[in-house]
Amino acid sequence: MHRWLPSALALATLLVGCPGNDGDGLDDAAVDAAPSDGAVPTRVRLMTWNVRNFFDDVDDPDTNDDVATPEELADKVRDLGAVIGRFDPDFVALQEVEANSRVLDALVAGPLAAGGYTRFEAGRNADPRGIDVAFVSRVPVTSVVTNAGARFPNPDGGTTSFTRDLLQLRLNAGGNDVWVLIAHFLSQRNPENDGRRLAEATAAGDVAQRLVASGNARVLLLGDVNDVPGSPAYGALTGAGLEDLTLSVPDEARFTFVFRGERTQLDHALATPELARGLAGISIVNDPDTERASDHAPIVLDLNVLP
Ligand SMILES: [Ca+2]
Ligand SMILES: [Ca+2]
Repeated sequence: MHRWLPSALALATLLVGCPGNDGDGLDDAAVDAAPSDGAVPTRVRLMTWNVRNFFDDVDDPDTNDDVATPEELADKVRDLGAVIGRFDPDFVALQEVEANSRVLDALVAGPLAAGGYTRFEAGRNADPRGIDVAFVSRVPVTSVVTNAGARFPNPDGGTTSFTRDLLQLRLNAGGNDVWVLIAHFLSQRNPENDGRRLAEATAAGDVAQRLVASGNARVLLLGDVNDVPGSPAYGALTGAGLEDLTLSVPDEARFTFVFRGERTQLDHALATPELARGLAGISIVNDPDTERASDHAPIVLDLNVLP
C-alpha cells in the first residue's frame, strides 16, 4: 500500500516560518520557548483549505467534472495563489482539487513559483466529479500512503469507503517524522450521509491510533470533516486521541463556512498531544481574499515540532 514518491519530492531544505509578529494575523506569542532539555524544535507552518471546485479547463470524459474556461481557471489560480502566498506556509493540505488535472501545476508554477513547492494529488477515486485531496509542500515528504481502497463498517449496515482518499503522508520536519492525514469526508447535503461520514471519521481515527501504536507519536489530521465540533464525526476523531488545535482561536473567529447565514466550522486541525504541545499559533482566515477564492476559510497553524 505504500507508495513512495519520486526523489524529486525529497527536497533537501526545510524552510521554517519566521518567529515574531510578522503581520499575518497569527498569534506568534510564546513561540520561542525551547524544550527544557535544550533540543531545538523545528518550526513548520501548515495550512489546510477546501478550495472549492478547483477544476481545470479540460472536460475529463471519465468524470462529471466542472469545466472552467481558461479565464476562470486563471482567476482561480491567481486568487488561491494570492492567499497561500500571503501566509507562505511550508505545507498546504488541499481539498476539492480535480484529480489527474493540471490545476496544481498551474498553482505551483504560477503564483507560488517562488515558494519552492512540489505538489501531489491523490489518484482517481469514487467521487463522481473527480475531486480529491491534494497537497503542496516544501517540507521533505518521505512517504505517501493511500487509503482509497480501505473498507470499513458503515453504521447504517454493510461496509463503506472514504468518499475522497484519506491521504496519509510522512513529513521530515528537521529530522522528526510527522504523519499528516488529509481528510474530506462526505457532506451533510443529504441526511442519509451522516452514517457514512461517521464511518469515515471513525476509520480516520483508527488510522491515527494505529500510527501512534506503531511508535509514531506525531500525527496531525487536516481537512474538511464536513461536520461541526460536538458532532458524532468530530467525536470519533477526538475520541481517537486527537486534540482540536482550533480551540485557541477566539470564538467569534472560529468558523470556516457560512451556511444560510450561519457561521459554522466544518474544517479542522487535530493533533496528537505530542504535536499539540508545540502549537505556536493558529488562525482561521475569513477575509475578502479568502472569500473570493473559496467558500471555505483556510486554517493556518505554526507548529514547533519537538525532537
Ligand atoms: Ca477537468
Ligand atoms: Ca467530464
